[in-house]
Amino acid sequence: MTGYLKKTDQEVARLIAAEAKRQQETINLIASENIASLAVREALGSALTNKYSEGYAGKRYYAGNAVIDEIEELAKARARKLFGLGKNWSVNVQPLSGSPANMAVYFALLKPGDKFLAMSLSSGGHLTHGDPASFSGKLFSPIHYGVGKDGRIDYEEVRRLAVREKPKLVLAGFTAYPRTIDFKKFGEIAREVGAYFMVDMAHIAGLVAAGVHPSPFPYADVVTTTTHKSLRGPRGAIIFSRIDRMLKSGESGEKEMTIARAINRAVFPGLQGGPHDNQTAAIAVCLKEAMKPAFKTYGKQIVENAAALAAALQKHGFHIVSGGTDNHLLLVDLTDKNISGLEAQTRLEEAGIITSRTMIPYDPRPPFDPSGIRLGTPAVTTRGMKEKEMVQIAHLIHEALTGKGNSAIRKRVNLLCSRFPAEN
Ligand code: DSN
Repeated sequence: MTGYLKKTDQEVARLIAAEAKRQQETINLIASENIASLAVREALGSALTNKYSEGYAGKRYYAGNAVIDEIEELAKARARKLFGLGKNWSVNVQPLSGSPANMAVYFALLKPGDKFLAMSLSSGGHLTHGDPASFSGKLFSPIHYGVGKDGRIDYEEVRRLAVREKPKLVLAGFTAYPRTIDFKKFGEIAREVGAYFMVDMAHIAGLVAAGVHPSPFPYADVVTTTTHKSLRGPRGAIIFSRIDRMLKSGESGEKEMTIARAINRAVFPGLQGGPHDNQTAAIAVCLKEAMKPAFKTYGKQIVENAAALAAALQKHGFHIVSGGTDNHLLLVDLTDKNISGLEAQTRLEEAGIITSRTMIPYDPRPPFDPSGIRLGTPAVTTRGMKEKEMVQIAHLIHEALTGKGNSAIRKRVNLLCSRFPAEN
């Protein structure tokens, strides 16, 4: 089912082809992006996009949903299997993306004004972790922990804040934190203060699936994830919640309700109408892919590539926040390089290396033009690049940032990219 667009809408066909070419010819180091398989993309473009299916399997509001029910149940069963979960976990595959998934959890478990404890944006948290610019910072009362001067979470500080502030929910899981997260410690802190423990594992879901990052499931009450980052699926999200954890009494207006039920209600009808069934099918496809032994090798290689990239950049004199990485991403501190994060991002893009600027801990510069760049290896690893290519990429980054004629570097980037197809 290809070739139709070229006949009916040349403008859009041309733009899509241009974007595919850009992806093929550049090195993508954006830590939150990846390259979904052609099978995932086929599911996204399927007849399922035509259906409306408000409700949940067996309880839909429109007719004609027997197949959709099967697809949604299949996606849920695969999600459970991939992360080794029993029947005590409820799975919701309907959230349209990560921010709405987090929103649904807050709406289910918190009341406006309630306190929750999360990482600040400037230390590596996400906008929806209570940033003042996001609904999560406007509607609720976030208390923020950060990282120490060493770039690592100080768990004693998290505990101290939790004990002092008594948040209703403790959140772990970050968008720019390069180190292993101690979910056990976070869980203990949450229990100590009687808070729900939520994990947003969007960035590391693929690493958890591959067994190269500890799983949050033994400790968390709720886990949210997107499906398009290290998990390598379509854009989308999943919420996992424990069915044996009850909503704090009196919160639901009913006698007893599990948090799972409250979250399902918050997703639909609370926040969304019909789920995107084509997306649900594509999530099911990616979850099957992630169960293959090759995905374990892939996850391991992502981490090895990030470590190799960090080490090679250090050899070129770059300061890496926290001294390295345990996961798929690293933060390069440019404060001693006489270049801002935005300038570095722009210069690297001219050279064909796609990155995102980032705040570094205790950043003296503003968020729009901070002092660092964030680099991640999921997409380049999907293309088959390994440690050897990471060393080359570090060299190219060094040259691009030290001003050695970016068009010459671009040619070398193109050459490297030509050996690693961006479609699989
Ligand atoms: N935009 C994603 C990231 O880059 O981390 C988070 O939503």
